[in-house]
Amino acid sequence: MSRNGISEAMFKAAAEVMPGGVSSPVRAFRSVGGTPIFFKSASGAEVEDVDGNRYIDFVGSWGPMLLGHAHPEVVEAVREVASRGLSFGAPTPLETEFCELIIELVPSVEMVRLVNSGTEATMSAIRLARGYTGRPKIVKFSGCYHGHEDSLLVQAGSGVATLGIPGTPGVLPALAAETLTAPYNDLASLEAIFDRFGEEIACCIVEPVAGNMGCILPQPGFLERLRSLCTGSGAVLIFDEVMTGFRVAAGGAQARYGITPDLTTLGKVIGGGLPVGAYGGRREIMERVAPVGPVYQAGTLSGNPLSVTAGMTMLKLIRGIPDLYTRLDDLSRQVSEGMRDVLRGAGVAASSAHVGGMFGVSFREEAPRSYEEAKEADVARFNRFFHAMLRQGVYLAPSAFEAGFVSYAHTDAQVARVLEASEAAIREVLASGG
Ligand code: KE4
Repeated sequence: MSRNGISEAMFKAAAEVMPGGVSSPVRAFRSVGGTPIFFKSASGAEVEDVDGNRYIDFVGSWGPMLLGHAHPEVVEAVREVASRGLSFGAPTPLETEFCELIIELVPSVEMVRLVNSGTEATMSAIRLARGYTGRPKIVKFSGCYHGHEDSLLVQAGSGVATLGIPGTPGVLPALAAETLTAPYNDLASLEAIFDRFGEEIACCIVEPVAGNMGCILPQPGFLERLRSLCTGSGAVLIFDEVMTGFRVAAGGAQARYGITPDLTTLGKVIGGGLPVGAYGGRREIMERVAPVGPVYQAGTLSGNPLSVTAGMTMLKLIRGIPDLYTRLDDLSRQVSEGMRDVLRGAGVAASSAHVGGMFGVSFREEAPRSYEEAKEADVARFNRFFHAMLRQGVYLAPSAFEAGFVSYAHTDAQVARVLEASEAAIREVLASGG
């Protein structure tokens, strides 16, 4: 049987009962081809699949595993709180303590609402911005992903400063038309949008470091100008820190880059692997949220004791590790620049980007600054490299348009192993004509 025989059999069964055999599209390997790997267990920086193969993991459940899989203190805290009841649908002191901790760590956040996913967080933040300003339009950036909320599943119109069009069937053209899209890092396009629609813009939502088109850093001045344009037009600036929150700095990208948004969305790390999201920001805006304000938003399992306990344990651990972000910065630099240098050494066009615990390697000579540039990369070669790395025991994100994630559990020995694997993998790819 092949090294993934059991995964292959399980995928066939899964595809009978779930669309694409998965609970979320990117897991289906449609971007990289082949059969997705079914996981059996994980610990620290490693995962094991159902065929018994082990991998050094750079996905970490798409971001939550900042301290490594199955962190013993997180697992024990969840086990203990679960024994006292799984959910009450009523206030608990845990939520208050958790929100106080988020407010302590993210200074721009004065008040928080807990939800159950990053999508719920961004969906709610946009509704709140529209309710607070009374304005219809939102601004986003091509290649940035903020969850599957209708207003955000929108493609750019025919040109910049034109009305959006649905990015997927099911999104109403009339709603899509209220979303304006600019290329990431493109200040001229942004200025054109604000010049034309300024007074109609409720909010601008941005990934302060883009992690859904590879890893793309904000160019100097980009976030600063975004802040000043929103301030000048009365639009709400939303930093979507679902991925960057607690990953690039304890206070998120906003702390790292010194920009104060009006609202922040969070997820992933703050749940430690359990379902959670949050949105928060200026008290004046947050007090428009029901039941104290008129903007409705609700959730049966919001503030769930298990998710909150996992998240609170994560944040307390993060707060207690003085070298966490220097270590994460060093790991992501070693992995991304090491992999880039291996590829370049083999004569392959490659570039890299990293910040905090996230990184990207692009099969493109220059590091992309936008989605339009990211799409110029040699994706077919990345896909062959991805599978060659799997055979070497390294699990990269199964798409050229995702970021990679390191954890405090990754070791220097594992990094050295990954760079050896990269050498072998790119040799295999080139030897087979790719
Ligand atoms: P969720 O609804 O998946 O919890 O969060 C949506 C979301 C919001 N904002 C940002 C910046 C995000 O990256 C995400 C979700 N990220 C993807 C990975 N690129 C989740 C993986 C998936 O869709 O399965």
